[in-house]
Amino acid sequence: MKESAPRIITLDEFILRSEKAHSASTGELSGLLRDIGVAAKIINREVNKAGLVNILGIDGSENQSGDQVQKLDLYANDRMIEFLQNSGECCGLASEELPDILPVKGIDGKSSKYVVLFDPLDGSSNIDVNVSIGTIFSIFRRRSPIHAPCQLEDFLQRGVDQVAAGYVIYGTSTMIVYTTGQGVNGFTLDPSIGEFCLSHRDIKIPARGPCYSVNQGYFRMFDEEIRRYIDRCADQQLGLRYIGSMVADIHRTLFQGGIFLYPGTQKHPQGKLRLLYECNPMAFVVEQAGGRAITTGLERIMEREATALHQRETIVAGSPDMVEDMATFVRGFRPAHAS
Ligand code: AMP
Ligand code: P6P
Repeated sequence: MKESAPRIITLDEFILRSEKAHSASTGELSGLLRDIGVAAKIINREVNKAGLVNILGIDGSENQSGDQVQKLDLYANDRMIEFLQNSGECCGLASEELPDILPVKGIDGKSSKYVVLFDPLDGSSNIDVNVSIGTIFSIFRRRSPIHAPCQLEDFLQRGVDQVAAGYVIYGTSTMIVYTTGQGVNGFTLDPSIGEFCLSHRDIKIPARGPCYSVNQGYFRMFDEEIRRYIDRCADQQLGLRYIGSMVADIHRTLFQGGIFLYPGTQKHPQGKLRLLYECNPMAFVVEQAGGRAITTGLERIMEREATALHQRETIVAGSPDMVEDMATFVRGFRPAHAS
């Protein structure tokens, strides 16, 4: 007899089932996660037709990173703000595209206990060339007194205190991959029903992988210990895969294994990627999948103190054995007295 097809579990169903495992829950986090899922579907629709509709091209403004903002970045930013503001489930937002935090008024006087940080469209330089891009999000429980407007301190938290984090990858298929601290699950958008469906349950990163991922073009700008480590990767016949879109590079690393690095350079001594809405959420996902995420200073990303909203951080993330190898190599390379 033909085996019946596995039952479809939608993102909404999975979120609600997970909520039931927390008896004291009010449904706020579930509401946030579901709203992020809806925003992702709307952004996906525009990303997929970007080549057809004139929303490509530089609109001239610049974001906090000094990068030229493409119209699709603005569109994605507006959708994330719209859905999160209307959710009534968060008291504040922070985005790569906004200079400061954005307090969110409660609905019907209700004030939520969460703040959300996001990079609405990471990898935007790849939009025009049809390369995978993504949305990254991180959720914290507020620290400031509830019923008052959120404060910057609610956002400047260590990654270990994230309640949830994840990303959407707009690629050959569109997926949401997220964690709330109980492992990592992946949901693939089925356009025929307009639902994200559980496609990758309890994702675990391989202990090792076939490649390393770094912008080789900056080789001469890296510290010597990083240059020697990259030479060692080549000596080990590791492949080099670098898409230049963090979501895509980390997604490949999560599924195939490997190691992703964005070290400091002379241009960006602290690295280019942002701690709060790129490194921390990706580190949470990688660690929950059994991987590791450290700085090139060999500190755990999620223990780094955040002192500024758009603070940059170096990152080395991926397969546990490969990150450990890198740390051992770099430690051995540094003179004993070096910090
Ligand atoms: P809530 O009051 O609904 O925001 O839930 C309180 C806490 O329960 C959250 O901060 C999570 O730690 C956990 N929780 C609630 N809903 C979920 C969910 N859908 N998935 C995972 N954890 C959840
Ligand atoms: P580079 C994209 O602009 C981004 O913010 C990340 O998605 C990506 O990992 C990184 O920058 C690529 O930077 O300097 O290698 O082009």
